[in-house]
Amino acid sequence: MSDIKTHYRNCNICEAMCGLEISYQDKQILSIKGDQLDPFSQGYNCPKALALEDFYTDKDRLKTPIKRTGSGWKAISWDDAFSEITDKFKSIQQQHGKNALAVYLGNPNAHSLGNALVLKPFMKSLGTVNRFSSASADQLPHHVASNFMFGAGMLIPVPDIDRTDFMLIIGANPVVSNGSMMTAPNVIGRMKAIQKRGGKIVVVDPRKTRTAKIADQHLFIRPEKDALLLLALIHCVFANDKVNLRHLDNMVEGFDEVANLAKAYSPEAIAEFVGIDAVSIRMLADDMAAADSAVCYSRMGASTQTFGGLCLWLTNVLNIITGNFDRAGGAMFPQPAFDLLRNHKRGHKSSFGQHQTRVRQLPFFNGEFPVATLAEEIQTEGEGQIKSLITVAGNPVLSAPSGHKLAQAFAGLEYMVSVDIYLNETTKYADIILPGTTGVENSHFDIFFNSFSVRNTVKYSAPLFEKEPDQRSDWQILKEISARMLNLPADDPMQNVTPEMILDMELKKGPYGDQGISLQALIDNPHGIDLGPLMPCIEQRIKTENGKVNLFPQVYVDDLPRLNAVMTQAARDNRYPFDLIGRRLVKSHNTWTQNSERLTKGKNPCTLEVHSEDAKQLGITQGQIVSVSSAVGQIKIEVTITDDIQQGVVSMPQGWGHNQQGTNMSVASAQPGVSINDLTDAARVDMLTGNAAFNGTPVAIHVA
Ligand SMILES: Nc1nc2c(c(=O)[nH]1)N[C@H]1C(S)=C(S)[C@@H](COP(=O)(O)OP(=O)(O)OC[C@H]3O[C@@H](n4cnc5c(=O)[nH]c(N)nc54)[C@H](O)[C@@H]3O)O[C@H]1N2
Ligand SMILES: Nc1nc2c(c(=O)[nH]1)N[C@H]1C(S)=C(S)[C@@H](COP(=O)(O)OP(=O)(O)OC[C@H]3O[C@@H](n4cnc5c(=O)[nH]c(N)nc54)[C@H](O)[C@@H]3O)O[C@H]1N2
Ligand code: SF4
Ligand SMILES: [Mo]
Repeated sequence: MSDIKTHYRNCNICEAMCGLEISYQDKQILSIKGDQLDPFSQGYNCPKALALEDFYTDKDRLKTPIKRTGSGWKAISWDDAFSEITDKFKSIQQQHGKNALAVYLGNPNAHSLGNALVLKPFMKSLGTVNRFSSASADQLPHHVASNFMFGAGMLIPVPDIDRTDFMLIIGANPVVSNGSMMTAPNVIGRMKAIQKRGGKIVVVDPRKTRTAKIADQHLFIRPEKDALLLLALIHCVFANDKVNLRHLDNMVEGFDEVANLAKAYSPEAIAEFVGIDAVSIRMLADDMAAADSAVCYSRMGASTQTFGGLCLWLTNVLNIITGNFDRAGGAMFPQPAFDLLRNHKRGHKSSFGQHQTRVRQLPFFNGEFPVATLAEEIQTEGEGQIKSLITVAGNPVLSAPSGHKLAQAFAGLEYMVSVDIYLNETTKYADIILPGTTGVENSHFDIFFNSFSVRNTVKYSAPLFEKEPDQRSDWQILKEISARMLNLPADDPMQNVTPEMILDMELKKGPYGDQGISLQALIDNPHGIDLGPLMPCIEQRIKTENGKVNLFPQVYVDDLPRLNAVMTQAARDNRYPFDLIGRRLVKSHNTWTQNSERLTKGKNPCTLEVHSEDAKQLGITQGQIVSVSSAVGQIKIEVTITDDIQQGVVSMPQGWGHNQQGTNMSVASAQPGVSINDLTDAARVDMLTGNAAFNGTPVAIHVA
């Protein structure tokens, strides 16, 4: 046995980028804890980090390719797998056109240096426009708002949580999720610090979440009514003459139009629909305007809904007109060391709407189509129909709206491949599964989350353990497929380019390159390097052609009639009287961490939260199994009665439903839960962006 050693790295599970200190001996992990010397996370970690050991040792995890046979699965060599896959892809594309092959990219791609860097050339080598990803079941409206207002989808304003005096949180639960589109390790500590310095936190959510419980004020809102609330807040800022653009005075266009628009949305006009009384809305607007600095932060609750696009636009407008944009304590743009916008020219033409989906005419954006359309694009015959699919680190059968219908579509594909570490609810439909290395076997650098971070920092983590001789990294797998699709010779120079080489080049060419930031500098500083708090930088970073912020993009104006219709619509369909929303759990991450025993043990977490009054009226009791149905599906689930949820709204966790035959996640299937996405409806989308509208899915509850 060799000595006990210590390894430092960033956790790759969620967006918080926590620094970890891992003690190990040979190939055994002895302990995982927060790295006190990480300048950003300063010793914080959540319970999920410990499961990095479990993913490494998991006996169910795949390490070599497997191929489906008539009677099950058999191991095959990498070479045979690559030959079969690329032969099939080529013949399907020859027969049905390039776009007959589609790609689905899941969330872990965003947490992988290698994947993030090879996916673009990978897509190019396949030559298809049909890319889908979890982004359209998540943060797409944030990118669309940045695209139209600031000229680049990746130029995301993040709340300066460490300096703000007032934080309005709409539809986010960062105490549990650890922050999203707001990389902030130890977000709970950062929130408590706001209160300690005399500031205030207000949460707007149909559920009294753990975040709402530590906030100074919680306002229950009816699902999907946030755009109306935001318009009313903007109305009050104008009506009370509280507009203050500060240094952006000459940098915005569309100001008068916004002022004019907001006139119609007084708190009194919208209160009834939103479910928050007009006095409380006025007080909220006053509090925000009165604070020395303030920020409105909207997340999943605002984005995965029918008006996600409008919500994220209006969030930015509210921050801008209250003088809380590009300023300490407001919403600010990070300046990452690896700058994704390094080559993005001002006035670069956006791809929004460059193509439309075949069946529903939903827009293409940022290289992809909405995942809510994937099933119909596979199942609807005709020119351009998808016949073949490769999924990379994604589990859309559990994660996409109407996932159970997507499963039926996958079963009908001519040929499917998955690059994934498990045989799960999605990959079981594949003909071949190619498993990459994962977690501590990989090097790590956060390309995306440094771009959404509340502080500028930079860190690289080397792999903790070398991979086994027959293992491949995801990026090597994708690169090999590309090379074979393009018939590149084995000695093609591109084949020798590693993610580390690209990273080093980007760091050196990036904004801190002249201060000595390079891969070597990061290797020499394994705890990470602090680059300081966010700085005003809009003049340098903005990417619109004229260098101005567009406060009133036409796409949003065109979408307003859809929102206004909410206020005139007839009563809801009383077959489905409840609004279903999701919830995230401290000890699970989306659909894939449930094979860790230490995260899954204990009582069933996958229950339906029902308000006590609703339970009384339905005649249901704590722990009872009920049947829940929506327009597209039905599940059976145990009830938890609570007053932490608004009456008329019910909630269940997302990411569960591991009870399906033909999967091999033995721990997860012992605590399977049911899938919320057997109820969510792929037909419900934000028509503007195409983002999935999970929130507020109409459901009925029946005593089973
Ligand atoms: N109803 C409802 N649905 C939701 C949400 C919701 O709130 N409500 N949330 C949405 C959001 S925000 C997201 S991001 C999506 C997530 O949607 P997906 O990305 O489709 O789902 P994940 O659970 O992240 O799936 C990750 C997949 O990658 C595999 N995997 C894990 N690590 C690795 C690795 O290192 N390499 C490879 N190759 N594979 C790996 C896992 O086995 C799993 O199959 O779900 C969305 N779906
Ligand atoms: N522990 C844990 N952490 C995670 C994840 C996980 O699965 N588990 N997933 C990660 C991922 S991929 C992401 S994208 C982030 C998401 O991070 P968050 O957005 O912070 O997480 P959610 O729990 O989805 O928060 C959405 C909130 O919106 C509320 N909500 C639902 N509908 C509405 C509505 O119509 N209006 C309003 N105002 N609120 C509404 C919900 O009750 C919920 O509290 O979390 C990440 N972190
Ligand atoms: S908060 Fe996220 S990044 Fe931090 S330890 Fe937990 S899972 Fe990992
Ligand atoms: Mo996500």
